[in-house]
Amino acid sequence: IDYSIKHPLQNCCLLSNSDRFTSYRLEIIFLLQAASMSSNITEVENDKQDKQDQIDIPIDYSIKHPLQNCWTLWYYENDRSNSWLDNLKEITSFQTVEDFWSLYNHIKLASELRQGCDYSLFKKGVKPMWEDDANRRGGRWLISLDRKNRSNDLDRFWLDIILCLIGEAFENSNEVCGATVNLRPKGDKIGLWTADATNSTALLEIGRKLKERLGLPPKFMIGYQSHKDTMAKSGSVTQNSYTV
Ligand code: MGP
Repeated sequence: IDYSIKHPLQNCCLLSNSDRFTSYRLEIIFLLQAASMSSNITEVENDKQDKQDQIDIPIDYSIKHPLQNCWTLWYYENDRSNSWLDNLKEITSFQTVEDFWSLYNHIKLASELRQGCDYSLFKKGVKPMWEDDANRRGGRWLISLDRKNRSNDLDRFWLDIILCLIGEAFENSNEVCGATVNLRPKGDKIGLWTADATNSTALLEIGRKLKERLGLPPKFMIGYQSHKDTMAKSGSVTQNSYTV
């Protein structure tokens, strides 16, 4: 496959977002389409008579490209008259690249949410809460952002993290439970949740890859905190178990 050739996508929004495809597995999903185009072109060169026919073969855009996992989007509404749990709403689940973009392009950007609200994206069946069986022994890589970076970095980081999740960008993707973005007056936060706070090999690989994928400079340190510590220290600063 000649990867130097650019292959058109059906939607302009996908094209304009293509620079952000940090997850190579997602790129490969799109290149599947390209692969069929390229093989057509090779055959064309062998038989010029068929050239027109080959190029005219329509690409079947109705085929959706499956993701490795099914993912669920959650929204946390900041309503002080309700309990934390009652404020947590399951929005929808998706399992294909196309269904992800349909959803992403029709919801508010993270930066447009009201203060105190959250988005969470978790593997289907895992609730975005410490108490869920998949999370309770785990923790999160935490990226804390200055409020003044909300308009610059927040949406880019959140999209890049989503693409890392659904594109299974980590060697230890099986350890990944999901991610959350918190809009807070004191400073926004993005957390990538993993299943086992004692699996240092896996979580360090994930933390390092995360920094690389977000393009964070080496001096920008991110910390890993176990949910057990976060629960105990709710409201105050939680100690980092690891930093990268
Ligand atoms: P938060 O929304 O994670 O961060 O937790 P925030 O608002 O920046 O507050 P801080 O404590 O980190 O400074 C806010 C509060 O929501 C927590 O203190 C809990 O009361 C509640 N909460 C948050 N989470 C993620 C959970 C959870 O998973 N389970 C339960 N039961 N409560 C949670």
